[in-house]
Amino acid sequence: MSEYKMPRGIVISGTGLWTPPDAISNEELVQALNSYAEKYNRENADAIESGELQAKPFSSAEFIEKASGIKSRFVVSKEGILDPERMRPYLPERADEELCLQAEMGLKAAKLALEKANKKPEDIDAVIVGASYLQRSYPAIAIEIQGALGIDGFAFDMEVACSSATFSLQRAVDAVSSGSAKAVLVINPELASPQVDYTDRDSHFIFGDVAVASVVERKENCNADSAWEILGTKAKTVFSNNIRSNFSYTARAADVDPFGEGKLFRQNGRKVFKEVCPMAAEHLESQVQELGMTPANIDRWWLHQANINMNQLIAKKLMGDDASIERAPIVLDRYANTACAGSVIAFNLHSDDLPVGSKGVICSFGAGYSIGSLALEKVAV
Ligand code: CO8
Repeated sequence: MSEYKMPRGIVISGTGLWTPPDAISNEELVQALNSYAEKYNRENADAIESGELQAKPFSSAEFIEKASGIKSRFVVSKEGILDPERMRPYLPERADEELCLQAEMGLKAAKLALEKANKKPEDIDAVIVGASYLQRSYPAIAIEIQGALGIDGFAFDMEVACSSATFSLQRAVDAVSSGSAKAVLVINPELASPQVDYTDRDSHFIFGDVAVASVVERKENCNADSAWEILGTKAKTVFSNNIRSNFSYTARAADVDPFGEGKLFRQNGRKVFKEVCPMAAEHLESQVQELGMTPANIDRWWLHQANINMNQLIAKKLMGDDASIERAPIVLDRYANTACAGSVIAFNLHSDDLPVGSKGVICSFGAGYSIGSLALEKVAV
């Protein structure tokens, strides 16, 4: 466990949220999977009958909403996902001279964050991109966005699955507190849809695409009307195989299909639920205690957005009967699980209403396992 006590005076001065234009309801998604399954079962009737193949089970919109709280999700392109002949998005390859899709998404969120923080690219000297998947290994997506914005400084990518946003915010805090950067643009473009197996009823509904971004800087340089001062950060990882993707560039050398069985996102959802909820609640409780507070002092919890039942359980463990949707807002009903971006979306959409002096915690939990959190206080600037 690493607990980092940074000097005070570092703030998140603005965040940006870019939402893709296409939305897919549970009903649309289920219709596509069920048409696919019906055709698969019809075409393979003999093999299914002889036990050589298993029939594809049907999905249900009621199950999805009850089991997860998800009603809809945004994706960069819905067309191919809903085509039973395709069952994956269609995202045409771009020329090297064009911005790649993930950089384009990140750039849109970054511009919104800069505007909110009242900052220009010349005020920034470091860019960190954190995401569950990166569209390519190099050159870094962060350097591509740095170039597009004309930022002078350094940039790098990092991946810690669902905790990529909180961990990248923590790296920004480290950089500003050590003086290696004066203002850091943290960008989390989650392009999840290409890694979803839309033919698998257990996981076809879970993810959505989105991009968020944040500006981290010293309070004395902040030009926004108000900001959120970082009171403390906390990170923890424990190895687990319960959420895994084996998609790898080594598939070619291993003579295996890079998109074969188990190569896309897969999880043991029940186990994740059971193991991660108590870990996250203990992590958060101990963090606020280390900062001389109790959960009752926290006005808002911007929790990771994977499953509504998970969030309600954690909120109940932290706040008891005082747990409410107002204090632990939900965005996964509209956005689904956006991997690392969920808690930052919740922060972006549900923090402006709080007065100066309010306290809140951004927290992610997921694959790794990984848990990352930042305790914040709203300050006048
Ligand atoms: N329609 C109808 N029935 C279904 C469906 C469906 N779509 N899906 C499953 N069922 C069936 C199952 O087959 C099962 O049937 P049976 O009992 O006959 O075997 C029954 O319903 C119950 O299934 P589950 O036990 O799986 O259902 P749960 O109640 O556990 O709900 C959830 C499943 C929603 C997945 C739940 O377990 C959950 O949300 N767990 C938490 C998971 C979580 O938080 N994971 C974090 C992952 S995200 C992350 O870390 C980032 C990874 C990187 C990002 C990747 C981007 C692509």
